[in-house]
Amino acid sequence: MQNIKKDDPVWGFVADEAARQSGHLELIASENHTSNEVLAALGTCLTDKYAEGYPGRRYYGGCAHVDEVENLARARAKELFGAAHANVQPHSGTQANVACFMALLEPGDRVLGMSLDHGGHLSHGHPKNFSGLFYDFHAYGLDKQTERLDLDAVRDAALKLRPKLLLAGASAYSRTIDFEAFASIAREVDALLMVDMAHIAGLVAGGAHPSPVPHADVVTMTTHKTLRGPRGGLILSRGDWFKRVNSAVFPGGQGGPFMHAIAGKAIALREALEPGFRTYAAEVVKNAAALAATLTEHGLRIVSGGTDNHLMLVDVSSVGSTGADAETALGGVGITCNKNLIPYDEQPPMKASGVRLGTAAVTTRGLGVSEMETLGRAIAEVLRAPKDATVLARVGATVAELTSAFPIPGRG
Ligand code: DSN
Repeated sequence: MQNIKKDDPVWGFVADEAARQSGHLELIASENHTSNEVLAALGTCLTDKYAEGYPGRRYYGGCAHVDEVENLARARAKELFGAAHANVQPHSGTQANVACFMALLEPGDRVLGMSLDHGGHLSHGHPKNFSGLFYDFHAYGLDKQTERLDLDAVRDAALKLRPKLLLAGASAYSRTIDFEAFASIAREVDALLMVDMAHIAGLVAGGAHPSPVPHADVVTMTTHKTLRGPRGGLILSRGDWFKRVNSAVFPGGQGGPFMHAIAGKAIALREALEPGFRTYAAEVVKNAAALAATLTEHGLRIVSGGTDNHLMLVDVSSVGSTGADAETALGGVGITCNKNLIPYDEQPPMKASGVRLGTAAVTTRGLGVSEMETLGRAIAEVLRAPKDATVLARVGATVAELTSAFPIPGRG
């Protein structure tokens, strides 16, 4: 690239972040490392273009080429997920959810979704979020003993509350979600079904988690988590809902689409259609299972006893820590993760009793089951002795060995 002022501190900050990503192991369950081709798309002249509207029906001239990009992204999304309709314009997962609520509901309508405290998401009815402010949200939670979804309890709540919309999907739930069962509950109470599959979109794309697409009226996702694309959102829909969804995205909730991001989505969707992505998705799940098993062997309690997907919640109170302290201790040795409430947590969210770990990004780097065992032992050591300088130095060296043996692909 020409005419970049290398002495602008912004570039120094970017270089520092690149070094941080390369020298740390990323276990934040909602993050991943995109391909260089996706990164390149984000840095193209498509960012210059206003294209309010949709392909063939824009409010600006000069949209012929961005129309081609958006049509390609839509076609690939439909092919990848077997969906009737795709809207690739949402700027984020929350924007995608906002659009679907606007499309499916009137303000004040009743929605039944998963409790944030049990692994749901802010945009699923938090009182300070758009969703909780404008709609009548109610929550189902996890069974206290099994720490899993209890579909009989969801059905009971749906029968009692008669929501207009049943919402499935989570940001901190490690078990397979039975979307068919959710659809059957929705049918029984005459509700619409929306699934937010942000976390598991890449697993669904790669055949490592059952798809909600045959069962839900609308499906939202982010493109940057397990799907490994650029930061952004995407909506799939069936029947006639796409018309209302399209109007709710634009002009309802957004202005001009980010055409450079849509180009990045198109590339990531192509990558997810390639056979290697199925292998990747399977390895993410295998790695998560191996990490959870190793942590368990070393005395850490995993919420619900394990994982079926890319993430797990580790109850660090089982080793006398809090989520906040565990996040800090692991960060100090180059393992990045986030504190997280566990179901029925007695700690406040900024302290929490758990950390959420995910394997999407480390699997992209090529770490496998044997490295998960090494990592699991290292994490357990740090959590048991977070102030022991010898332990911290040893684990720091292990992380350095792993990051240099498994560089982020293409980032050198
Ligand atoms: N913030 C994302 C996560 O970490 O799960 C969800 O939006």
